[in-house]
Amino acid sequence: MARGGASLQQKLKKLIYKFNIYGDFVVGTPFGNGHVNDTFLLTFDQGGVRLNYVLQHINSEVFKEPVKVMENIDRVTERILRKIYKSHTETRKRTIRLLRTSDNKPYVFDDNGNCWRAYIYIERARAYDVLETPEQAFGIAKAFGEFQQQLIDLPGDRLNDTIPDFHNTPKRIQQLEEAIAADVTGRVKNVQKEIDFILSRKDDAGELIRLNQSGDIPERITHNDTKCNNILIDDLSGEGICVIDLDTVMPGLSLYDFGDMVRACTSPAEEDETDLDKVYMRFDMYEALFSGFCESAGAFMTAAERENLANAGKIITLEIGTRFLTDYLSGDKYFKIKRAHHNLERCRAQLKLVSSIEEQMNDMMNLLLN
Ligand code: GN1
Ligand code: MG
Repeated sequence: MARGGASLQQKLKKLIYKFNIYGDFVVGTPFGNGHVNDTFLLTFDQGGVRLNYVLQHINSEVFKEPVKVMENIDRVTERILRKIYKSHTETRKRTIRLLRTSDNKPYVFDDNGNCWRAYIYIERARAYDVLETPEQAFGIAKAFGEFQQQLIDLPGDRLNDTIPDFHNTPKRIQQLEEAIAADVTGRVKNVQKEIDFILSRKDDAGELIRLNQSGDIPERITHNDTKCNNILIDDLSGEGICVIDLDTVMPGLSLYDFGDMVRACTSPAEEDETDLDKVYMRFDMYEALFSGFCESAGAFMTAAERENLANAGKIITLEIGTRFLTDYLSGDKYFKIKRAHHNLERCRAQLKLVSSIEEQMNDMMNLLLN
């Protein structure tokens, strides 16, 4: 029996057949490295051919209104699909294709009120947790820039805010301060160094929000979770061919996406590396992200956005470090953990990366002059 046992297999089978799907269910296995949702890869036999689908449970503690999440994803993926079709070129470029139910909904609720969605698995491509080459970084930044470009003229109403204030860094710091004051786990005494590090950068943390409020930086449709493993890289060409994990696609700042790429793509170590000597920003990877993003997003980026590319990396890395620490102090309720101090380890790695970014800020700013 596959991982998870007979009852899990029955549950997955029952759920997936609520979507319009042909063929015989073979097996489902846990899939991917997400910190929030539960993801499964499901194999079907369709006339002797094996086909794979992804089935995902949307975490409703994190996404309080999953139907609104699905409305956004439905609109965004339809739009991207049209743009891919319109380009009239032979391409491996893809978008997530949601499966639909018999009443044409892209999601189902199970007996416990949990929301599930399913989509076609993209073959011959994979997601990387750590990047190896500047070419990969270039491709990822170019693809996330294209994603913003594809959605720049999305018709209709403003997208739903699936998590309000998701990248409001000052609010994230305020939540940390609340967690420190509550100290429900008694852990505050052990993390004073990390707290001081974050609070001493409180003013810098508000820069992107200030630029938006003053009208210098516009709201756009952004992905908001641009980790390198949220892009599928084509096995053959090495090109970024499909942006995935669209739960947080909503109105945001272009720089949130660039900033999170700097956080997730420039270090040679994993997000939770405990040997902090291994965590630092590789400048050649930053340069590649910068060039890749300018290649696509350069078409619409304003001067103020461009000038803040370097700053965004620092702010978003600080923000995610802050969120990991807040969750650690609050009893690890938000991010899935694999060991006792996992969120603290993740926090420390982010803060080390912030220091490394700060040390290289002048070089990053110099790139803007060319
Ligand atoms: C979460 O689910 P996942 O792993 O793609 C989080 C992101 C963080 C990221 C850190 C909805 O993303 O904001 O940057 O972990 N997603 C949500 O790895 O909070
Ligand atoms: Mg995610």
